[in-house]
Order: sequence, then C-alpha cells, then structure tokens
Amino acid sequence: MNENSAAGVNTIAEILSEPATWKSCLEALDKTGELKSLNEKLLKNVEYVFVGCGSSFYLAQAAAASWSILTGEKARAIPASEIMLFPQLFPLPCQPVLISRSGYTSEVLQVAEYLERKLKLRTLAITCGKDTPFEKIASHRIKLLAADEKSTVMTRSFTSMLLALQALAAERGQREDFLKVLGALPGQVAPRLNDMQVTVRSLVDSRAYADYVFLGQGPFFGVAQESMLKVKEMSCSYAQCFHTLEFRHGPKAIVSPETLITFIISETGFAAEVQVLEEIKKLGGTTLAISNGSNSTIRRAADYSVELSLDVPESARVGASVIPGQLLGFYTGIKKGLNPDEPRNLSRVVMLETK
Ligand code: F1P
Repeated sequence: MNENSAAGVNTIAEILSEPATWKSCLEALDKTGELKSLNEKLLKNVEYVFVGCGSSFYLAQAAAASWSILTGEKARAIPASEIMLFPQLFPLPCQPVLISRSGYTSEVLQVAEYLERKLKLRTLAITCGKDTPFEKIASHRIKLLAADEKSTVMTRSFTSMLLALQALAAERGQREDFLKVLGALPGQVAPRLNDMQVTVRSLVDSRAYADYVFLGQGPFFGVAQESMLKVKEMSCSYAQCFHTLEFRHGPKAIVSPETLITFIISETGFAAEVQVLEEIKKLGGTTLAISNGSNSTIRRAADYSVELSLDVPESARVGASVIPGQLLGFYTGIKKGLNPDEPRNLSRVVMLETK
C-alpha cells in the first residue's frame, strides 16, 4: 500500500462496483451470443462437474446447485486438488467446468491438462484473466475481463462468474425468463448497497467478536462458504461454515455472545432455517440474518438483519447474498487495523513449484 492510499481502497471499490460489473459482463455475453453457441457445443445429458480452488471452489458449489435447479441436470462441485490426488473419484462421463479468476492457479491448470489430454474431455474454462495458459488448454472458454480485481481477494469476480454460469444454465434450461431477471438484477441491487453497508458497519462498530459462523443451504451454502473465507482473508478472524441445519449436530456447542452467527436464509428452506436461528438466539449467540424478506421471528431472533428486498426468484439472489459477507470481512479488517487489499499470508494466485 503506498503511503497515500487508504487501506482497502481497491477492495471496497470492487465490492461496490459489483452491480455495474454484472451489467457489463452480462451485456457483453448477450451481445456476442456466446452462451447460446457454447450451450450447443457442451455435452448434454451428463453430469456437470464444477471445479476450482479457494473462492473459486465455493463459487463452484454455488454454481453446481444453481445448475441443477435451473436445468434439472445433475451437477456437483469438486476442489481441483481432489482430482489431482484422487482421480478415481472423478465422475465419468461428465462435462467439466473449470473456474479460475487468474487462469494461473497450478492445481486448476494441472487438472485442465489431465482432463483434456489424458481423459480427452472438452473442458469449459471461465476466467477473468487475459491471455492465460488456462484458456489455451481448455476447449471452450468464458472470459469476463471486466470482473477482474486489483485486490488479492475475490469479490466481483466471484459474483460475476457465478451470474455468467447461471446465465449459461438458464440458456441450457431454456429459461428465457431467468435470463431477463439476471439482466434486471444490477438495477435492483445497486440501490440496496448503502443499506447493506450501514447495517454491516453498525454491526462491526458495536463490538468485537471472538469468532464467526456462516450458515446456508442449497445454493446459499457456497455463499456461506465464501462469506466465511472473506472474513478469514480480510480480517484474519477465525470463521467456520456449516449447512444451516447441520449446525445443531454438534458445532452449536461453540455458541456464545462473542460468536457472530450469520444465517444466509433461503426461501425454499425458510421455515426450517429460521427455526435454527431462533434456537441459536436462545443459546445466547449474536445473530445476523441475511434474507430477502423478514418476518416477526427474524425480527425477534436476529440481532442484525440485512433484507435484500429483491424482486427476483430465489436462484437469482444467490450472487447478491454474498455482498454482506464481503462487507463484513472488509469492515472487520479495517477495524482491526489491517489492509484488506493486501491480506496477511496471501497472494493473488497460488502457483506451485513444479518438482
Ligand atoms: C483463487 C484463489 C482465491 C484466494 C486467493 C488465491 O484462485 O485461490 O480463492 O482467495 O486469492 O487465489 P483462482 O484460480 O480463482 O485465480
């Protein structure tokens, strides 16, 4: 950080640029018609396997759940390292979708080589990088250059690549309605950003937390994972993630007022997830509810609440649901005197030495 730039100046700008970035990425994809032609080239009636590392693996989890919901086809997410170390676990036949913001991550490149050269699979690569080895290995590619970040941590690249994969799923599932909804999303989310910032800043300013838990189900589990990673990366805090109802099965033993438990509440699982929220509040945890709408139970059980208030179907809200977690990691890092633009111990890309 040079002496005259404030800590986190790049990261906060990148977070607040998300709606505009989604708009330009989705419009570029629509203009070229590349998703339509890509959809015709990709395999049909096989399982889709989404692959990535770090944030890109959590993006893979959210994308896989979205894919099954939007297309009715089987899909799963696997970290690139699992394919490297346990190739026998890789499901065949399948259509691999490899995710890498940089296009330089060694594990993803190794997997791309293995799938293309050894298994003769035609992989799809989605990246925000320009002229990368990644795009040269893959048979098909989606490039979102406008979504790349200066910062180490992924924020707008995560949500933009997720929305692009959801748009591809909508193409595959012949969901013209969903494509329209994605196009309207930036205009709905932009006016909500200020309220999100006010709520998250008041939460961060109100007290220090000893640790953090993030809970989600379905496509929101990948969002909970990514929110957990943002808090870890940008504020060097201890954070965990579970499927919401899984939290009852042991992990809730850690609940205390110093623990901030964030519920990323779906519509599909609303009643069951809000029940857990009530139980955790009764155990004395400090709770943050991120939902599209609220009700008396949430208002009673959530110490803090972010209501997205988006007039879009549940699947279209998955990307926007990660923004409060991005802001939480950012403002917690700033409060701890850290610089989210240059997180401790991290680099923008994990490139391993070849032995
Ligand atoms: C993704 C990644 C990030 C992590 C850090 C290092 O790499 O592992 O998840 O936060 O920035 O890179 P990529 O393959 O998506 O470029």
